[in-house]
Order: sequence, then C-alpha cells, then structure tokens
Amino acid sequence: MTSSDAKEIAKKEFEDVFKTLAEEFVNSIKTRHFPHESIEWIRKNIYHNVPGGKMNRGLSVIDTLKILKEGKVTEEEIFKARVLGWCVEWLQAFFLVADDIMDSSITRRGNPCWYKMEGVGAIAINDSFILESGIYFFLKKYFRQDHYYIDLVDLFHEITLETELGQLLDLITAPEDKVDLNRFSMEKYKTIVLYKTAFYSFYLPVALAMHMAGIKDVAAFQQAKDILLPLGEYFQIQDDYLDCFGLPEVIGKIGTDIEDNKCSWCVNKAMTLATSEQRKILDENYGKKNSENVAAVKEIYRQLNIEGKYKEYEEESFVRINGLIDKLDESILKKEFI
Ligand code: GPP
Ligand code: MG
Ligand code: MG
Ligand code: MG
Repeated sequence: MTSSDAKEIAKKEFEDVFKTLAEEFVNSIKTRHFPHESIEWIRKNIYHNVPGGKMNRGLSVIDTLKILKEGKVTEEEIFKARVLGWCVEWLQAFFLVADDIMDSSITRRGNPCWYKMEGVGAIAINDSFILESGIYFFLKKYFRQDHYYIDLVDLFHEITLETELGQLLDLITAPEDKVDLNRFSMEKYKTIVLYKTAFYSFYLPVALAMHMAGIKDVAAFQQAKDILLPLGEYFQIQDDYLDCFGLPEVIGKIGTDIEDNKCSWCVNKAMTLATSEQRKILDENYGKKNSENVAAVKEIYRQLNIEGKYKEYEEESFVRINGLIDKLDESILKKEFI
C-alpha cells in the first residue's frame, strides 16, 4: 500500500464518523420535541457546512495522536481522536458560515455560501452559533469522564476567543467606507493572521491530541506553538495569494480580498515595492466593488510580480520552518513518556 492509499483510507474512515455524529446531534434536538421543520433545518445546516472541505485540521488530530503514542493506540482512542477531529471541523464550519457573511463572499467549497442559500440569509448567523454548540455537545458526550475533559473545553474556548480577536482586527482594518492603505503594514498583517487563522488551524488540532496523550508540561505546548504558529502564518499567506491568483474552480471560492479592502499579504507586499505612481493607482482602486477597479489593482500586482514574490516567500518559508523543526528539543516531549 502506498502512502497516498493509506491517506485515502484514513480520510474515508474519518469521514465515516461524520454521519454518526451529525445524526447524534440532530437526534438530541429531536428529544426536545422540536417541530419537524426545525430538525430538518439543522440537518441541512450541518450537512451543507461541516463536511466537504479538505479536512486537514480534523485529520491532523488523529495523525498527531498516532505519532505521540508511537502507534500504540486502541480503536477506542482512534475513534475519540476522530471525534475531536470533527469538533475542529465543526469549529471551522461555525467560523466559515459567519466569515462568509462578514466578507460578502459568494461561494465556498464550490457551493453557494450558506447565507446565500434560498431562504437562509441572516438566519445563517444563528446557524453558525448552533454549529459552535455542536462542539460542546460532542465533548460532553465522549469526554466527560476523562481527566482532560476540562482541558479540551478550555482549549476550544481559548482558541475561539483568539480567532474572534483576529477576525475583529481583520474587519476593522478593512472598513468598507474608508479606504486608507496607510492602515496596513506587514506587522499588523502578521498579528491578524496569527490570531484569525494560525491558532485554530494549526495549534488546536495538535494541542487536542497532546491532551489526549496525557501531556501536561506547558513547555511541550509552547514548543508546539513555536512551530505551528509560523506554519499557520504561511498557510494564510497562501490563502491570500490564492484569493487573488487561484482559479475559483480549483480553490472552490471566489476571491473578494481586493473588493473587501482586506489587509492581505498581496497588497502589503505591493506597497513595499510600489513607485509613487503605482501607489497612487493602488490608493485610487483598492477596496472598491467595481471590476474595473479590481483589474487596475491586479495590473499593479502584475507589474510588481507579486506572484513571483509569493513563490520566493514560499521557498524561504520552507527552509525557515524546516530549520525550526530541526532545532526542536525532543527531550521535552520524550520526558512526558518516561
Ligand atoms: C480566514 O480568513 C479566517 C477565518 C475563516 C476565521 C473567521 C473567524 C470568525 C470568528 C468568524 P479569510 O476570510 O481569508 O478566509 P476565506 O478566504 O476562506 O474566506
Ligand atoms: Mg475573512
Ligand atoms: Mg473570508
Ligand atoms: Mg482568504
């Protein structure tokens, strides 16, 4: 079996757990004797928003647990890691439903955004809250008896706050009515992406598996952050690059960062390279919903070779992050298992 076959099987086994969890959640609402249409609404909300992504976040909980326990994991532990993986995917669904409203996005994972579906609109705000509640329903159902239950609950709460703070900074740095590129800087950009993406996408899945493996040493959690947060920054820079240069058929969403006046990596990079004439064109065209304005911004990006600059950044990040991994002090993790 090749490693890509093994990956496909792991993915399929993870996906199989989704339906069980979705139905458990839906049934828990049924026991409240809710009207049929509300049960069906919740089912649609879950099935539209939770599955269908790349599932990298969810899958990495299981991979991490296997690595930490050096392959010595029981079927029950694997199942519980999958439940935690799905909790991360439910968190992601909660964020994406809300984020798409805030970003006026149109499509997600190749489908219309949930709030864009017929009859949904602003109800999607409440639907995002229901998805968030799913996390705590599953944690209680499967982990209440475990000594690390409170650590899991606490971690989800903490990471949710970090992400909401990042989202706040992302939004207030991009006011719709006041375009002022002077608000942007690479430094501010890095704070936004650390909070809005890196904590929940990279640190959370690994930290969950560490709790399951019984790790208590704060130094071990810090060490995980030291590697995973830079990885998360890299991932969001790639997301920003794809927002502008990726094909919607490939990335499953239509980019809106230029129209939305976002403090994206692309515009920050362009600002560091632009002549005063090019900067003037950026000032006049950025943050406007009109396709001609967007095209004018993209033309400056072309002139400044932002695509090439991204490729350079990608190579530099690969070397830098590998360097961080090489410098890892393995004794911190090993100490936990003596
Ligand atoms: C990604 O930003 C960040 C999130 C999805 C976090 C949202 C947080 C909330 C508290 C709602 P993005 O807007 O660049 O993502 P995408 O490009 O996928 O829309
Ligand atoms: Mg956003
Ligand atoms: Mg968005
Ligand atoms: Mg984006």
